[in-house]
Amino acid sequence: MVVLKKKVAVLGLGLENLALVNYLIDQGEQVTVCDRRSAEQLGERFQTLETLGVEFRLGPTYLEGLADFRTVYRSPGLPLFQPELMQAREQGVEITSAMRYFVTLCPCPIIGVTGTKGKGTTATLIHRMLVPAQHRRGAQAYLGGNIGVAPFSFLPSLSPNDRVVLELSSFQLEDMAERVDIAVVTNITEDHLTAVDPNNPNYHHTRAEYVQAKTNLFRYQDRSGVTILNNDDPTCRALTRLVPGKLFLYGSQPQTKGAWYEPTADGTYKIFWNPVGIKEELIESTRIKLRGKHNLLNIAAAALAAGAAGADRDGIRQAITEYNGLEHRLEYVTTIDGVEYFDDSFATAPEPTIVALRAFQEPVILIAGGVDKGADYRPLGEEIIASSVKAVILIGKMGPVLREIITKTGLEKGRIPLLVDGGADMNSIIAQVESLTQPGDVVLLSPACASFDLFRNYKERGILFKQAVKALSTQKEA
Ligand code: UMA
Repeated sequence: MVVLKKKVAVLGLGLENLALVNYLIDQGEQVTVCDRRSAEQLGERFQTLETLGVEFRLGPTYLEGLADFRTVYRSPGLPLFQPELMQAREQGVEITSAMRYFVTLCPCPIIGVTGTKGKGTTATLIHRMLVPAQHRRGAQAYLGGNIGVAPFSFLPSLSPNDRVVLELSSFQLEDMAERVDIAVVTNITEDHLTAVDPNNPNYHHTRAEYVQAKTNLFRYQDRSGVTILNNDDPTCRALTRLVPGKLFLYGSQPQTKGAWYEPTADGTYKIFWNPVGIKEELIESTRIKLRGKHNLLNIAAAALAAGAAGADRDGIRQAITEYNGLEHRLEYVTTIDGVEYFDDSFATAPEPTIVALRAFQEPVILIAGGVDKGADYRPLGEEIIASSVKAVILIGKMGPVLREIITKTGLEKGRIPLLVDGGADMNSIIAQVESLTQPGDVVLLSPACASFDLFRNYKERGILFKQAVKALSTQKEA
């Protein structure tokens, strides 16, 4: 006789699973929370859930006995290849996640956004573009996922006319087999190929696995689905043949069906689109606050997705003109004595730093370095030599490696920017900056590396940078 197991387990009590647990309790499920952290470390979360009858398996043995459960919901940071998880699957336990479960339960269309870089900005833009049209319909637009909002926190409020925009990481997609209505992939380079984040042991063994995770966003669509891919990105371009639904492309060249930007005679750009077959100007870059051509692409992608989800042209244009960007993503901080400061601390790999450098014609003082995430830094060296970088302030473990790469490439090309050791904290970094700036310069924190050698995470690195810059500004005003 088959005995149907009643209990479910939630692996990892982070933001996402905490909201899920509350939902499961409301559904009358018997929930066990398994987490490597202790009751003390989980703090208030532990106390609140314990009073609600949730059971706990905590500490080093938290993954033992998973066969007791019917279903386990895994946190994105917990590796799928964890032996206990693989064994549980072999024993017939359903392994899923809060995100997968949400996608099956969501009563309204979902717009899913992924990509190595630009997914947060694009998802946020789509959400902002949708809000006015949704309000006119008496409905709502919600934004959640990797951006930091657990979708189960708003599931109970959702109705069929609403729209949900989800920013999805490769860890949230790696086992996804559920369908989202509109899928956007901003680009696929590489990330998360080694476990560098002490709080997140998950990673992808190969680049192919990473790409596979991203494709899960659209491969389960049917013909009614919409997929929007970046035609400038070689990996995205190669994936177009896997798209089962309607395909829109965007890039720096005119597209048969999609959106693109074109340069104008005065050095600015115009974004065009033709989702219904007729070429139309969407907006000109003078009305856009975001910096860089990569952001023109993010805007093109967002407009196509929001348009497909029911946003109107005015709402789309208004969102584009008002949007200032996400914190730590090429975020303008301030201008001091004619020097502009930008915080791009979210650039934890070489590609986003390369993209950031392309946003400036001004002489740039770049702050770069930290912990390597398994990437190839030679293209960054080439970009630094080819771009308007006048000095690089080198920080962290990768400082000496970057110095060597930049020097080697510079010697070949006959130009080496000034290379300066930034020291071990933000104050010494800013002191170096101060000694180098001249009016008209740009100071760009875009480290191309993870932060864990000198800072807790990229957020702390960005916040300390902005604090130090603001302190400098106050000091100059005094
Ligand atoms: N845990 C274990 N064992 C493990 C791993 C984790 O027990 O092997 C426990 C931890 O002790 C912790 C809990 O699981 O108590 C999970 O915490 P978490 O911070 O990893 O997860 P959430 O709070 O649910 O956050 C997750 C995403 N985290 C990761 O993907 C690692 C958040 O993305 C996301 O904002 C949130 O869901 C809402 O969807 C963060 C992130 O770093 C910002 N993402 C990476 C990125 O953007 O590069 C992928």
